[in-house]
Amino acid sequence: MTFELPALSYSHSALAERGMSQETLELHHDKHHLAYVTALNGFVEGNAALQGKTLEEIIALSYGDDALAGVFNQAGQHWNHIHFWNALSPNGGGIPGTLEAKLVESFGSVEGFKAAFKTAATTQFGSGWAWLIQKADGSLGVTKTPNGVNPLATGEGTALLGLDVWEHSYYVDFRNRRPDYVSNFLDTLANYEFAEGNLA
Ligand code: MN3
Repeated sequence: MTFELPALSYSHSALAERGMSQETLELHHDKHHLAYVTALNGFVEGNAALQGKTLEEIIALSYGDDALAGVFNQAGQHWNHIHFWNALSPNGGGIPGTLEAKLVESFGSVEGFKAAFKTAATTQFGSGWAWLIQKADGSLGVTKTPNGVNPLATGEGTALLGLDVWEHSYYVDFRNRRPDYVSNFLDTLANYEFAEGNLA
């Protein structure tokens, strides 16, 4: 199986007015994400045990295996970025009713959710991700993961909404101001319909 870079469902300039520039999407999607896909395909080509496996299967079998750490990094980042492009929207920021009720139930309020997510995203030291997840008991939670790790790999829960906090995701538009990038995501870029659609 050869993995491919999925096309964005919006134009590279579609998010510019909402704080994610065409330059960022050209670099982040066309260069960074493509590099993960290319590297992953290289690993698969050189390792018969990975051939014919789905992306999720490769993530599961490589996570926590030191000998497959390179494979995991590329596979995790491919999965994370597929998720991330769907987590952004040119019409983002609005929270549909079913998700809003779940957020209030788990965090006390939408603001409580945003505060928890922002804390996770800004305290992830170095590269990584912040996630809104649904746990096994159905409740929602917020977590953060380093590098290419995700809640699918750790088994913490189902990823509803993930935010890339690697510097390449915000340095063009926000320079070193990660907190502003996170707030902008939560308020104007996040595709909460996608998050709601990921609920069990
Ligand atoms: Mn990235």
